Amino acid sequence: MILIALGANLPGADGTAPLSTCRDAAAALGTIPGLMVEAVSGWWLTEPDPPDPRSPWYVNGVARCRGDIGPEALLPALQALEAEAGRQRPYPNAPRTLDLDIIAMGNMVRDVPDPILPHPRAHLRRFVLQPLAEVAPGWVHPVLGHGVEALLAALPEAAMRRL
Ligand code: PH2
Ligand code: MG
Ligand code: MG
Repeated sequence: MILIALGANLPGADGTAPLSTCRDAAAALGTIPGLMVEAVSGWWLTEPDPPDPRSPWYVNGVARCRGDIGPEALLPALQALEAEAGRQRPYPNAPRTLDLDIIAMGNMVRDVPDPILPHPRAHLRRFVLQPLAEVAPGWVHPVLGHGVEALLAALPEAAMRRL
């Protein structure tokens, strides 16, 4: 199972709304050679975490995929989709037109960047785990050994609503 988190909180250059960008990106994942999209979560409107008054709220979701592709090939394919969506990187965690993060690839543990697997902050982020639980209920974090539901229960509340 390959889990990919999607996020956007800026309109595209042509004015495309973040929700449309995320929907398009979820569909475009299926065009990556060796990757098949099995399920896409609902879309959530989420407060920036950590809170950042400069940053609009995000649209977030998670895609559950499978396939025969390694992390060294998947990461650049995702970065190409981000670039197509007009992604710029003026400073860390800057608002973005599209963010595609590999959360996990099966039970693979990879300490060297990039990508580090599982995603080093996924278990701390409600905006990742909430949609992840929709498409992969019972998913167990490969390093922590806790299920997604237990990880969610351990997190503080966060402002978010399903669109
Ligand atoms: N992404 C970040 C930092 N903070 N907050 C929310 N709500 N959603 C995100 O996708 C997000 C974030 C860095 O990638
Ligand atoms: Mg991210
Ligand atoms: Mg990213």
